[in-house]
Amino acid sequence: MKSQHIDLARLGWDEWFEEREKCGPADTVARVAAVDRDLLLLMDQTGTFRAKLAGSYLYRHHLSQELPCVGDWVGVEKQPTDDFGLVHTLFERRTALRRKSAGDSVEYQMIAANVDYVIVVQSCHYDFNLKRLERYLVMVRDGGADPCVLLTKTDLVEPEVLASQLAEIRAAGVTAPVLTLSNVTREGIDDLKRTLLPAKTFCFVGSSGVGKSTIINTLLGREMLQTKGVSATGEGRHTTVRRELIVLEGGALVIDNPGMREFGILGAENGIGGSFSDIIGFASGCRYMNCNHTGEPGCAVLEAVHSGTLSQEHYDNYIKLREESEFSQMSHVEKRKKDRDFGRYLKSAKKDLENE
Ligand SMILES: Nc1nc2c(ncn2[C@@H]2O[C@H](COP(=O)(O)OP(=O)(O)OP(=O)(O)O)[C@@H](O)[C@H]2O)c(=O)[nH]1
Ligand SMILES: [Mg+2]
Ligand SMILES: [Zn+2]
Repeated sequence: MKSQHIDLARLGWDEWFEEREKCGPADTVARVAAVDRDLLLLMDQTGTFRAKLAGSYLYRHHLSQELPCVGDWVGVEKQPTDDFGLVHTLFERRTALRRKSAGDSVEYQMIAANVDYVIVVQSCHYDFNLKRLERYLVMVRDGGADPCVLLTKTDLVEPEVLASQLAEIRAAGVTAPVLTLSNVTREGIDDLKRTLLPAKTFCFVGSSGVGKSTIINTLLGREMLQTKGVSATGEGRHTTVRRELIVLEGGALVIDNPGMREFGILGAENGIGGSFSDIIGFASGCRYMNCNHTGEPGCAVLEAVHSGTLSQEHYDNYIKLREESEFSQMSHVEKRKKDRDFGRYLKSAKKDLENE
């Protein structure tokens, strides 16, 4: 490893990336900590700084998966006097957590890159769902990362309920490690801490309200991330709206995520599913930042529908897509896996015939 890269190791840089690194002469290596449209927050051995994508890069790359996402390694040009670094290159990804964009396009929605472990979080209170868990696990393996299952809010269920959920997971043949914890009693927090190895990247995914941000705050020992109460039904409301790479005191790198359903909306916001940009425009006028546009007071989107500025049909499509988006992309991954399995079956069946 080049001497100037040794300090990057604590951010996850290693020989694998070193061998594939392709920086220009004026560039240095940095990791993407957050993305906000065309603005990037980068991390390197000197700390965090802001950067923009070079125009030449944008000119040559159009698919959303070709743009840097949280966890990516990039080559960036930064003079000490510059306010912004300029990103010229995106390095090859070792793993990718991604979803197929709606329709038959070749585009992917990137969730995170170069993640070592994806922690699939479900609450054992109302949220537990084995089929959904399996869909997450397929998505994780498809992107090359290792999965880990985490059941939260164990303080809210009887021990028998938790035991039967664990048995259900095992009976389904899930081989990934399974952890349980309560952010209230703190039971299980130490087990999770032991899992979070330094210089490895962990991405938390799962429905809204299961406690992802609360866990990371607990690990940080302070309220860095915004969290929110859930309704009496246990149904989540989306609180986290952006993905962010955070370095824990113990040296592990963690990425918080918005609840899965939010991805469809984020996609639209980023111009990936750009056909709803008008709705996103109205949404900025809603009273509540986390407005779902389904009946909240002061909702500017519904107001636009009622006044006729926004067509009811277009609004209905938006709501429908948003509801579907949670798992439609994952089921696409499952379908591909099924196709692969079927291909293998055909091959072996053919061999059997030849041998007869
Ligand atoms: N009883 C109980 N409540 C919890 C636990 N963990 C989190 N909560 C509560 O659940 C609510 C939602 O937690 P968040 O951390 O915001 O959930 P999230 O997964 O980050 O949600 P999004 O950001 O919307 O995806 C908050 O009110 C938390 O205080 C737990 O172990 N037990
Ligand atoms: Mg959150
Ligand atoms: Zn609204």
